[in-house]
Amino acid sequence: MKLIGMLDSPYVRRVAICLKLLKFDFEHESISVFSTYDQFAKINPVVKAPTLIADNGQRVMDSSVILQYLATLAGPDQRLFPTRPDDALRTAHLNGLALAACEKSVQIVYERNLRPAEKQHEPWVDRVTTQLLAAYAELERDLATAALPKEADQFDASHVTVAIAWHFTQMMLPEVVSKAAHPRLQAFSELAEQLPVFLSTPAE
Ligand SMILES: N[C@@H](CCC(=O)N[C@@H](CS)C(=O)NCC(=O)O)C(=O)O
Repeated sequence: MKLIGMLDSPYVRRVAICLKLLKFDFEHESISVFSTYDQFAKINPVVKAPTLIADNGQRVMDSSVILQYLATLAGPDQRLFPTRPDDALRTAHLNGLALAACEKSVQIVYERNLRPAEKQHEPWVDRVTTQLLAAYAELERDLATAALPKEADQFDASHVTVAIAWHFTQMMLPEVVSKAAHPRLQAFSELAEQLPVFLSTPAE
């Protein structure tokens, strides 16, 4: 298998870490949807990162779709998505919130970095910022109800996604989402980023 995309994308990093947690062999081609658009377009004309090239050459897009495929490929012992209904619900809840946080962070970054200053629309940024803060506030509340795991072998897809989302937002928008207001997310992120599987898959 081959994973296409740069690890500064939280979606690409999410898939790379899950591939490692599932112990799949894969190649990683670190190319950008922006600075190497044409090169990316030759691999996937839709130019979305991550793109996974399966062993038979089929292309798969969207991190959640890719993870669903990988979980199926891993078989009954897959650990990305718990199957006990209560566990599955919490995983779905955390994944949804963390993905919304990624999406809203990326939207602010694109607005700030891709649009000329005179074309930036502050009401849109305000709306997205409110959504971003709501997602992190709910995640912080959720983490107060039950602690997340400390060991990589207990991580499912949602734990990976929460850690990556927070790290990405802190890397790109530290002035927007305060560490001090989210102590549980900050502590979980610090723990996760010290795990070998995260250290070997750096965002920067
Ligand atoms: N929902 C998608 C989002 C992926 C996404 O937006 N990736 C960005 C890179 S962070 C991208 O491909 N941007 C280029 C574009 O959308 O044109 C996923 O989970 O994979």
